[in-house]
Amino acid sequence: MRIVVLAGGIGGARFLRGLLKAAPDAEITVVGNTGDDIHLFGLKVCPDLDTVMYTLGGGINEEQGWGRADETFHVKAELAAYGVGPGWFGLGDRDFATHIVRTQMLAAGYPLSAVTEALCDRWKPGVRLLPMSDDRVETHVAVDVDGERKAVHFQEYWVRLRASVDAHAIVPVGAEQAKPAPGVLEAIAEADVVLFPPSNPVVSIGTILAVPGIREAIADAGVPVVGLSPIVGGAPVRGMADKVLAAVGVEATAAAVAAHYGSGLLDGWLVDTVDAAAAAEVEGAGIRCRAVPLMMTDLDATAAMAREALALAEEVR
Ligand code: GDP
Ligand code: FO1
Ligand code: CA
Repeated sequence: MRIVVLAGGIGGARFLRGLLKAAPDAEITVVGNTGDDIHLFGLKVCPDLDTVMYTLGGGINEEQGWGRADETFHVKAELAAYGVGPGWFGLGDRDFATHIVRTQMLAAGYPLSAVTEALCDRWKPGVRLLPMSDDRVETHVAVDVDGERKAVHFQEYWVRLRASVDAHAIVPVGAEQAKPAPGVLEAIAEADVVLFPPSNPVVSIGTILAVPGIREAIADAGVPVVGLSPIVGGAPVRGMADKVLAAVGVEATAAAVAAHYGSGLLDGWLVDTVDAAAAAEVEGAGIRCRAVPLMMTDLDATAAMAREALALAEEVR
């Protein structure tokens, strides 16, 4: 079976671990969000691609969910000693090596998709990891600072400001001009099922869908598209999905996120058992809905979620 998964960082990566256990023989292509990417110290950092790669490759900091295990921060401290920032973004020494290799290869002319493949040669994530695009896309967030509206990079909004101020708009800068990376449209066209893991619907999956051609390819593939809600009990399990959903005028509920994707895109939607009452509303919107446990507390629970998603896909096929 060929499965395509649109993934952000932690939510996507953890779900993929469960999917690999639930469907060990499947050929899984992951289309990763690159809207979170940021250039720091002359290096290109791709947080969501790296989170997927490290998580599936066994190099992730498990407690944190991002960055490397057994990390040290000597380079960061040395940069700070030179007065070189930003100090608010924690790049570790082991992680730095990834960004150096990536930046060096990009400077030599390799596209991000080829660079990602080369990095995965080391990590062997067990999936084919494709960036959504080889073109630069950067998510910016409109916020008010001292009474003035300005746009900040998504990482500045999330990591420096800790999403403590209201987001007024989310703009995936460059997305309109971006082309899907080589292999993305082909993988979607050849897929047997497309899954939306419990990733952020706005700044992860929403950004991937903003690359012209990807949404259309999914809708045209004629295969089941099934998603899992990242919103449980009216709040994100972690992160700032409630803030960025508010910015696009969507309520932070499992049903509202399903409606936001829409029945034109989504065939099936899993909500957590605490949101069982929302199932009728989702079904009323023309999307098949089941309430099952959706907390990725361990690998078995996550694999069970993946099995439920694949079962729902068969039901709507
Ligand atoms: P990010 O790029 O690191 O923010 O990760 P993603 O975009 O892939 O996923 C973030 C989303 O995952 C957040 O909105 C969380 O609510 C959701 N999430 C994290 N852990 C869980 C979980 O155990 N269950 C569910 N249903 N959602 C989760
Ligand atoms: N998240 C933080 O909250 N603080 C950090 O200092 C930080 C550094 C960082 C470095 C590399 C990387 O791949 C991810 C990092 N993240 C950090 C996580 C990152 O902001 C998130 O994964 C997202 O992009 C949120 O969706
Ligand atoms: Ca992310």
